[in-house]
Amino acid sequence: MKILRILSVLLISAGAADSQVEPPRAFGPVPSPAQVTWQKLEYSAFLHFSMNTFTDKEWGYGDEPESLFMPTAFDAASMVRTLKEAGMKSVILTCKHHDGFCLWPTATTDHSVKKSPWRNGRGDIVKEISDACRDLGLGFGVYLSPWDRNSADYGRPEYLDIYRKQLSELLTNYGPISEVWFDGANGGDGYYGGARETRTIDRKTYYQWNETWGLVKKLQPQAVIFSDGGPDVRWVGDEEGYAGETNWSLLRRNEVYPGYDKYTELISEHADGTHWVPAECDVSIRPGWFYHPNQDTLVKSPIALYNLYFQSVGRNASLLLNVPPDRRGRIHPTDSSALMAFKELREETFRVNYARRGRASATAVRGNDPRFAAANVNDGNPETYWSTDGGMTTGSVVVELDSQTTVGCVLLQEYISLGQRVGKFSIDLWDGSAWTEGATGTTIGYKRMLRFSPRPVTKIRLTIVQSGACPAISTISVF
Ligand code: FUL
Repeated sequence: MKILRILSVLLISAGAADSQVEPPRAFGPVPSPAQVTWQKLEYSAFLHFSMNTFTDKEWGYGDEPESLFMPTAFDAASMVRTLKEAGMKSVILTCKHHDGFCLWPTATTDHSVKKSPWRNGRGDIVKEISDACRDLGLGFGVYLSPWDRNSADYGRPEYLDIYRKQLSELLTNYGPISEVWFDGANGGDGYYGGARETRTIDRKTYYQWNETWGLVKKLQPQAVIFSDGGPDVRWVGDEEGYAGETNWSLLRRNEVYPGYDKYTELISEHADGTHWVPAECDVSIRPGWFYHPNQDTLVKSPIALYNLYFQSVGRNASLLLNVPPDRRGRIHPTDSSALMAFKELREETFRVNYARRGRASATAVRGNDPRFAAANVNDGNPETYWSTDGGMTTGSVVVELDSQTTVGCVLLQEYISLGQRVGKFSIDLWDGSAWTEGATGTTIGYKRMLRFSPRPVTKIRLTIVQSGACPAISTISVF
């Protein structure tokens, strides 16, 4: 009895000692729950489909007759099914592009599907796509071009009311919205209700963005807002689909606005950013954003898409791949074949994570507490992480594989709820007798994937060379 009592006192005091080790404190800006949810989507579809699909243009002038909008076999469910099979997690639709044509029967203008012959003017593309997304479990996001080359009021304060009414319709009548996409291409020449002139606006002040973003937060609080400068998700600063090898999810947000002219900064972002604003890489599977028959032979190859995946998702960003529906209102077969072959390449690469069966050890563990042990990096649980004592900003984790295995890719993740911390790291590989360098890098963030020439190894070592605070690494996977 006495021994049992002593044992239980020991156990209780051991527990008390454990609980004295506090988890690391957050470092710098941290993501909101909506941003964490968004980050996990990783790979989504952009659908550029509108008047331009039928006029063979990229930017319509705004004077296109509604009668031209006539998809011959529009099928939202089949398109969304294809995108889901391709592994995409949400869909963003160009509800209105710069030419002002609205894909839903808005009350704000006649320049919409309701004046088109499609479904005798009773159709609603936004409804059909959003319903299909909901039925198939994909997120649905809206693109509403701020620039409107059709509207007579564009450039005047009155247009802001129209724009916000359109946004309200989209955010009220189509169920939950995952993302609202604000384009930075703004102002220039256009039809403008027949004026046919050039209208320039002050990109910084004209739209009064804070008020518009407030409307989004009021009507769809869970939606993330995308623009050149966030506030929730930022443009990556190029339309080729790649993020910088150094990519901070941090932004001096108050300096950046849609149409920001120093946009190349966005590729890597501000290491000293004041807000958490992760990057989204938008890129088209074809040269143009809209469907053009003469680009049927120019669809990106599966291997090109695979490389882009490593340059976007593999560099702490998301991939928003544009797959423009054709004139039928379907995904072109060449595009869907490329999507499926790209998916197979990913599946082949990521089929077996050899680290899962490995044993992890670290140079140091925070408070010697199992809650922060090295074993957290390969337990398959993104909510647990390895960490060190406060102030200890370097250190290594070694994952010993259960047998010698040929590997060529390492995937790393930081526990981003505590902020983005790591600024420099290296990966070394043990070939049985010596360490050789596999890869080196700067930022990790939500996800970092590194490829190197495949070789047989028994151990993989991650060394944190520089970090703003003690590291919090949730994942080391090996493929
Ligand atoms: C740009 C637009 O001008 C293009 O047409 C396209 O929509 C792209 C995603 O954004 O700013």
